Amino acid sequence: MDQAFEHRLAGWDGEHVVIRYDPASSTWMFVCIHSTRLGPAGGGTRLRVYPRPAAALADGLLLAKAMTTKLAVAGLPLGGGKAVLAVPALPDPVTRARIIDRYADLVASLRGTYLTGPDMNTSESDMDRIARRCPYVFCRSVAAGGSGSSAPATAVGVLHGIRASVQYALDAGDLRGISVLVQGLGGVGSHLARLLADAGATLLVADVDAGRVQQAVRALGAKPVEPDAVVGTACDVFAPCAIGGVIDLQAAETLTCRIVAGAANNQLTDPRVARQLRDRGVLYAPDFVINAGGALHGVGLEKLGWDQAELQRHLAGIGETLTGIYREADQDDISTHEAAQRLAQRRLDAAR
Ligand code: NAD
Ligand code: PPY
Repeated sequence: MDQAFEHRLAGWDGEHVVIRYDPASSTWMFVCIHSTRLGPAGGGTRLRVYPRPAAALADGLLLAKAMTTKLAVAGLPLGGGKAVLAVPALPDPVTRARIIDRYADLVASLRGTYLTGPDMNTSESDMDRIARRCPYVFCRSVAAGGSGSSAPATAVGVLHGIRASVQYALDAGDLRGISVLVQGLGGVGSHLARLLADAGATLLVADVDAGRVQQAVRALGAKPVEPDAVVGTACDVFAPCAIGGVIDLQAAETLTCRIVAGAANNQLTDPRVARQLRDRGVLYAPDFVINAGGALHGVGLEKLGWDQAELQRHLAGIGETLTGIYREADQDDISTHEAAQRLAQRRLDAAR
């Protein structure tokens, strides 16, 4: 194991990491179990190309920690985990099937300590394949008896979060005439864009996939923004729905929006960025709070026996939770990230 692995693991406060290497596909698999205090660790499986295995491990460790906080704030009876499959290139279908089978055996060997679901570059069909060898999986396709894609529910939760943020920061009771820049028009972002357009928001969109941008321009009347111009574009709400790490200290100085509220995991490169956003008067909806809709969908429908109405009530609760976090942050002059962490910590401490 190289030194970078040791360095990453030594600085992590989670419970354990299971590592497997599949020589046939040159794939590193990391299952990061950050906490099982509230229940078995839950979190999706990310498949990605990384510059080196240590970068994949670092991503998994950070994402798993965020899942502990996300699931605690969402009030779900699960701890936090995440799995990363670090591939040398995005695999063809045959290689993908092999990787997924090896990975399913790894998850099965953990005997329910870790429950998985989809994340970046994995989908319902991968979950269906995992389920052939292992029962610890959420969001199989509806045809296979699962709850299907979590992306629409995540988008609904983000919409509730945007409404609550707009009410709090701009004192606006609806979204008519509010400009929202959606970065990333994938499963979540495309659905969110449609919901925003229906609510009367002025829509701006950016994606590295020009076809997706054109589709939103044609179907929703959205205004296109170049992917590298996102941070400098004036808008009321910036909704990151593509990748993590989009707001560093420099971007936080440049942003001209009033609110950051989107689905992407780990949007800030560093918790200090949250403080800087506060100091600049930008209201930040902590990502692990506003994007909990996917977890509520999978866990609520498949583990807790919720029906659609119950799920919708919990998705609306994301807006209420955010309002409480904003009030606490203002009251104690702390960042919204810190206020959300406090809420999670209170729930974790209560379960001790
Ligand atoms: P996706 O892969 O379906 O879509 C991502 C989109 O972002 C794609 O259209 C891609 O072309 C675009 N993109 C990539 N890099 C970009 C860049 N630099 N600039 C602009 N666009 C870029 O993913 P998704 O399921 O829609 O999820 C979006 C984000 O939300 C991810 O960060 C994911 O981890 C997070 N998230 C998703 C869920 C869920 O239920 N799907 C739940 C919680 C969090
Ligand atoms: C996420 O919200 O990032 C997830 O990974 C969702 C999730 C939650 C619990 C189990 C599997 C996936």
